[in-house]
Amino acid sequence: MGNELKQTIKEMVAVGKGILAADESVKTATKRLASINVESTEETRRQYRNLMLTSPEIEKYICGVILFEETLSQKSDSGILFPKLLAQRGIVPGIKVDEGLAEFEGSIEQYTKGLDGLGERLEKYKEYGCRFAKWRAVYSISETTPTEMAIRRNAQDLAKYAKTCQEHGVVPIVEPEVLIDGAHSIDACHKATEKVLREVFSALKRENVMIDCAILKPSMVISGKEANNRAGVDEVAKRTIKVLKANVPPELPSINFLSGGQTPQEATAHLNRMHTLNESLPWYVSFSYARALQDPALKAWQGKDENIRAAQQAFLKRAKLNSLAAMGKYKEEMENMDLDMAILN
Ligand code: 5MM
Repeated sequence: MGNELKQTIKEMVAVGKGILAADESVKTATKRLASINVESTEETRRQYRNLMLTSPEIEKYICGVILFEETLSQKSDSGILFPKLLAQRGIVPGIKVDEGLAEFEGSIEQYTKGLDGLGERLEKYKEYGCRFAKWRAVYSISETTPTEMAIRRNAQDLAKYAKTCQEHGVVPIVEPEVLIDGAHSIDACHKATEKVLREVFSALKRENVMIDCAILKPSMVISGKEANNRAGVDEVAKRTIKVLKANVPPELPSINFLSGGQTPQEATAHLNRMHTLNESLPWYVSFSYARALQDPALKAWQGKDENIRAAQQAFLKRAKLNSLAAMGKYKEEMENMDLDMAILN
C-alpha cells in the first residue's frame, strides 16, 4: 500500500504543475452552467468536461484532476472513458468522495457527509483508475463561528476519511475550507485558519494517517469578500505562509490551494507571491483550483461548439499562468499577453 501511495505522490508533486478541481456536484455544475444560460444535463456536463480535459497539452501544467462520480463513466468525444484519457496523458485521475454538507442541529455550522460505506466506494473508484480522493470540510467566520465543536468534528471526520483512503491505497486530499463569505477582517481569517489547521493535523496524527502520503488543500488567509480595505497580495501571501509554517508538518509533500471565490487573477497573484517571499518552503506549494481555472473558459464557451477552441485557450491560459505562479515566475502583465507568447511556453 505504502509504495502505491508514494508513487501517486511522486506523480502529483511535479514542479510547475497543479491540480484541476472538476468535481462539482450536479447541483454546483447546474449553477455554473446556468451562469452561461446552458441547461444542465448529463450530456452538457459531459461536453463541458470534455472541453477542459481534452485541451491540448494540459499535461504540461496539470498533474491531477479531481472528478465527480458521474464523470467516471462518461466518455470523451473520441469515446475514451475520462479517467483513462487522463491516465493516457500522464495525469492522475482522482475523485471527490464526500457526499456534501449537512447542518449541525440548531446551528448554521456544517459537517461533511460520506463516511458510511467509504471503503467500498473507494474500491469501486479504483476500478475506474482513481488514485487519489478529496473530502471538503467548511468553516464559516462570524462573531460566534467557527466553534470548537465544529472544528473538532470536521477534523475528526477528515482524519477518518484520510485513514480509510490510505488503507485502500488512495492518496487523500484533505480540504479544510475557511469560507471567504462575509465582511470579516484578514485577522479573523488568520485566527480561524490557525485553529482549524492545528486541529486537523492533531486529528490526522491521532488517526495515524501517514502525513507523507497525503495532500493538504487549504484556503488562503484572506479578508472576507465583503470586507472594507481588503488585505493586499503581499499580506495574504505572508500570513498564509506564516499560518502554514506554524501548523503543517514539513513531511507533508504538497499543499494545493483552493481558490474559494477569489478572482482568477487574485488566486494566481497570491500563489505567485508565496513563492517570491524569499522564504524556504518545506512542502511543494501549488494550486487545486476549480473556479479560478475554469471561469474564463466557461464564459468563453457559452455552450456553443464554435467557441470550444476559444474556451480551451482561456482554460490553458489560466493553467499556464498558475503553473508559472507555482514557480514564482508569474507577472501581472502576462494577463494581457497572447497565449502563444514565448514567455508562456
Ligand atoms: C471549494 O471548492 C473546491 C475548490 O474550488 P474553488 O477553487 O472554486 O474554490 C472544489 O473542489 C469543490 O469542492 C468543488 O467545486 C465541488 O463543490 P460541491 O459543492 O459541488 O461539492
